Amino acid sequence: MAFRVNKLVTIERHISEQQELHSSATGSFSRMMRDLLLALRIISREVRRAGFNDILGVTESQNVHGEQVKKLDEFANETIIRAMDHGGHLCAMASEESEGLIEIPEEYERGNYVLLFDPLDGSSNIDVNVTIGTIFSIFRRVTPDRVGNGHEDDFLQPGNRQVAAGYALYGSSTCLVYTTGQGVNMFTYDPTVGEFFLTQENLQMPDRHNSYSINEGNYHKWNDELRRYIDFVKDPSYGHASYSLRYIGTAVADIHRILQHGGIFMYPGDKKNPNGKLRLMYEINPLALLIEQAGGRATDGKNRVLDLNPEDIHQTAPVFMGSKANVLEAEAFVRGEFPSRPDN
Ligand code: AHM
Ligand code: MG
Repeated sequence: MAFRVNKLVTIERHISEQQELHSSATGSFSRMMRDLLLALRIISREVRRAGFNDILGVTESQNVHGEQVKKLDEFANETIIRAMDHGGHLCAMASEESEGLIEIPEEYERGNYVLLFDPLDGSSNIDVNVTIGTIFSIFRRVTPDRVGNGHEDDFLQPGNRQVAAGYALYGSSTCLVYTTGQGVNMFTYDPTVGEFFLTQENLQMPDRHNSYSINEGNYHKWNDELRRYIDFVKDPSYGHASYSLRYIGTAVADIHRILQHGGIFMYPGDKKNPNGKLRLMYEINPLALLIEQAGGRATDGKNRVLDLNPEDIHQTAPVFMGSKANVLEAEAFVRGEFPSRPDN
């Protein structure tokens, strides 16, 4: 459920109106968002032209114009860095695609924020023309020196300290969903005027929906508790209709659907990878903040993910997130609490 808007409001106007609500705001956050939006517009354009440019899955080759082209995820990574490194708002960045911290070049000012991003989530879908997205997460630095480089401590903060998080989704249209901790707003990109327009204000997700999203090919690697949950959602003899399975293989696209229709997304740990596959800092934290802000729930099966204390910027964590009632139901199974069938 969301309030659909009729008025024409661009994202930049929306951000500056939000800024005016905070008397202490300096405008740095708004200007940083403006830089990020530029990068997202450029990535969106490149995703749309990927087939023409023949850059799907190709590195170090030339396009039809004889230009050097890069794989789309490398392009997205570099575009965000190039848009964000000189604005004076960040003291460092971290990307799923880059090993260490990304420093701000010597010649530019350092600011009070750090940015973490997954430049193109859903990498296995890039080559097959299926929805992909860019996820971002912003923290205020904890190290005090405003002129110095950001340090690992500035990044290793629990997700509940994010000052903003969101994603751009390159689907049938490009849209941007973001939160600053005061609700979730959605914007849709109109490429003909180059603007993101507000399309859903204060989005609230349904409390329950009978759909689940998980890579069920991993079934035999899971523990018995999780297998019993997946058996349960498919089994109408428990007195509910079988849940629908929806799995795109792009976490941000699955979450985008769930934010609007409800349901549960899971990437659990298994015998091979007890901490699952998804990255806490680049994927789980920002998506969890959006889910919570939209009235949903996000845990690792037991604990709220936004309260997890990260130890490594690239660490992974198991995740269960979506509609509150669905996630609570899955957690009960994970604890070993199984319902009995009505006919037993
Ligand atoms: P990526 O960041 O390299 O794209 O990997 C993360 C993606 C998620 O978007 C998606 O939910 C998951 O990997 C799919 O993994 P799997 O193929 O194991 O189901
Ligand atoms: Mg990813």
